[in-house]
Amino acid sequence: MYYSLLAGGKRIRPVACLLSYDMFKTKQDRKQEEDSLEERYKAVMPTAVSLEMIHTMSLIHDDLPSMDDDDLRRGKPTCHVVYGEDVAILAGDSLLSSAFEYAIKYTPIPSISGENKAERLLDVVGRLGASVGNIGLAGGQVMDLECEGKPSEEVTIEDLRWIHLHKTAALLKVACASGAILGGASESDVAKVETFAEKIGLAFQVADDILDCTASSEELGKTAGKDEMVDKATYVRLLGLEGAKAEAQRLTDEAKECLSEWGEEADGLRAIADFIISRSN
Ligand code: GRG
Repeated sequence: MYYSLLAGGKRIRPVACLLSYDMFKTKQDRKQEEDSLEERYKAVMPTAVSLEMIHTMSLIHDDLPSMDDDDLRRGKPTCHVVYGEDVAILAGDSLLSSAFEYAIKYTPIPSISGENKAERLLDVVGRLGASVGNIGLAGGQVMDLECEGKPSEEVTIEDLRWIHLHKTAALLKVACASGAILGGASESDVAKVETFAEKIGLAFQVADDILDCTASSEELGKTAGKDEMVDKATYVRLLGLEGAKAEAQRLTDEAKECLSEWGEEADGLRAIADFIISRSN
């Protein structure tokens, strides 16, 4: 569990959760807590950590021989390569259950903003659960496995969007929603940050396909990318490299549009959206 959790990673989901929290926590609340980051984020940090635990679980399981069978993750040998498949499955399972324990046990309920504080935490935990199951990561993974079994020309752009809305956007969505809920946001504002997160989740995957294509070309000194050598449907295959770049930008612009009624308090989330399509890994 520690090996994979502390192997590196960009921490996008926990950071998105903290930035979403910052957007709703009132300026007055913030001033009172300016003295330490620990104090400032005490209502939300346990949830941010549990998001990274869930994400790490999904990476460990995704890399297993029965799934993607990958040997390297975050620049290091994958969990099953180091500890064996049996222990890797258990490490993932334990990260998943501990994530819920962590969020419940370490969130000081009085520090949550807004009305109905305990209900807000229960809402967050319910949403975390939903993001992992059949309408979240696991559902997206099943559809991905099904599509991998088909010739790439039979996979449509709608199939790809469905996969990535569940495999990638679901966790970003609960990250932004839970930060907002713990920061005291109204239901309608939570819905706005969720739409923002869905769009950056899709943009994330389009950017991933672009990176895969351009990195493989550079590594091989060829013009063909990895997706052209492996029969796998990707955004680059379906839209072309320029089309995929335009799609990533369109999604990012639409995501930022969802935050148009906020000022500088939403700059953190806007920066995450820009980072997602400009990152190099
Ligand atoms: C076991 C119930 C259960 C669910 C898991 C294996 C699985 C089902 C789902 C796979 C989910 C998955 C691995 C999606 C890919 C998400 C993704 C974009 C990963 C890369 O994220 P980064 O770039 O990684 O943020 P770092 O390493 O930076 O954290």
